[in-house]
Amino acid sequence: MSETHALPEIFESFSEARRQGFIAMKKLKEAKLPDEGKGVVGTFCSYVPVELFLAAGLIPVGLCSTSDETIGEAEKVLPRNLCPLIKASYGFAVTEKCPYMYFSDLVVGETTCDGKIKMYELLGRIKDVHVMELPHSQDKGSSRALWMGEIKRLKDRVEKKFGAAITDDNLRRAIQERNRERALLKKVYELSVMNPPPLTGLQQLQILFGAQFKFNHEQKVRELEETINSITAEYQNGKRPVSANAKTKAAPLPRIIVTGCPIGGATEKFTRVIEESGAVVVAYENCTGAKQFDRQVDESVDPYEALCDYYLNIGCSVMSPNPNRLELLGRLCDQFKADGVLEMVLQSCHTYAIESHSIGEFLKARNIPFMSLETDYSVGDTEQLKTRVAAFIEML
Ligand code: BJ8
Repeated sequence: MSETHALPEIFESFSEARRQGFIAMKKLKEAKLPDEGKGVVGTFCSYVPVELFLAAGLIPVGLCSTSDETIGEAEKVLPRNLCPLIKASYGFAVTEKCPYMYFSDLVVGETTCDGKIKMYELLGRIKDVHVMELPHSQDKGSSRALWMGEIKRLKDRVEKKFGAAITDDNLRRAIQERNRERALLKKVYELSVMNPPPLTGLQQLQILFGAQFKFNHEQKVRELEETINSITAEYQNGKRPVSANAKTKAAPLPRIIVTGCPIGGATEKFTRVIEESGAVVVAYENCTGAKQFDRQVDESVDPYEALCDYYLNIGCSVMSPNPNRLELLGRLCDQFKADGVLEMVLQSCHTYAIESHSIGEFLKARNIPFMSLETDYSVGDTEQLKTRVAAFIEML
């Protein structure tokens, strides 16, 4: 993209990024230039310190686990009442329908939840899998020591597998690179602090989700900067793309924060339902949003210490207790002046489902309406979601 691109084209570029990325990755893998990264490492979770892969000259990629396309195939092996994210991850591997999985020389998993742990066992029959032992609490010295050991074990595995040395200097550079991307993605979602917001929640999600499939760092940075500048310029010129409900013409729209399991791909339906029901999603606390981009890895200390602290402190429901999720959610509610919070829990995700209760209590104490909804990757429950979300928004 150059300076002259219009907003629809920019949004399109991000929503197409996943598909376009297949071709880009194939080219990178086949590149003969000595400084091109050729090894690919596939990941599933925000806890995996991707800076290690970047420092080794490898390409990290989030694996396809956001569509129901291969769930039928996965259910030949896995139980039906399992989280769709886990079934889809496995399904794409066995069917070889995800080019990113296909191109991955190494898949790095983590012991976040029981379903994933057991699925990785089966995945190990098809792919080279390395599983990181994730502690489930953040406040104990033993947890930190375990996680530090796991980061070092991953470094050793990567160096051995790819014959690449991960130097401290390269690691520091990778941390800076990733921090720059995080800061820009945070700037993107913070645009919606403006009231009314300058982009819909769906457009925001498409940028946040799509950016991970752009593999050239400098180009990605340029495109994100251009995106932020273009959105800001249009707003300053008086454009208000989400100033009123398209159907009822009612304004201003209730401002919703989405929390819960990772969102994107098939679960874009959650955002669509909210926005078609007369509200606007201003922020995502989920892994596709603030959970990943809110904080920075400390560049002033030893890189391994910095990575250990940054990743261990991600506020996911697999941690017990999980104060960091509450802290972030509370801060987002204040910053974005949220009228309500909607949680998306994937079918059979016990940790998020159980934590809903504490999230509800936390928001009730702040007088912020909250509702949690369970869904999967099918479209079968869309009408039911619409009914419940419409009733919630009506009451705001
Ligand atoms: S850091 S949110 S990406 S674990 S697979 S726990 S939905 S039952 S994905 Fe996640 Fe990492 Fe946390 Fe983010 Fe539940 Fe499904 Fe398990 Fe899941």
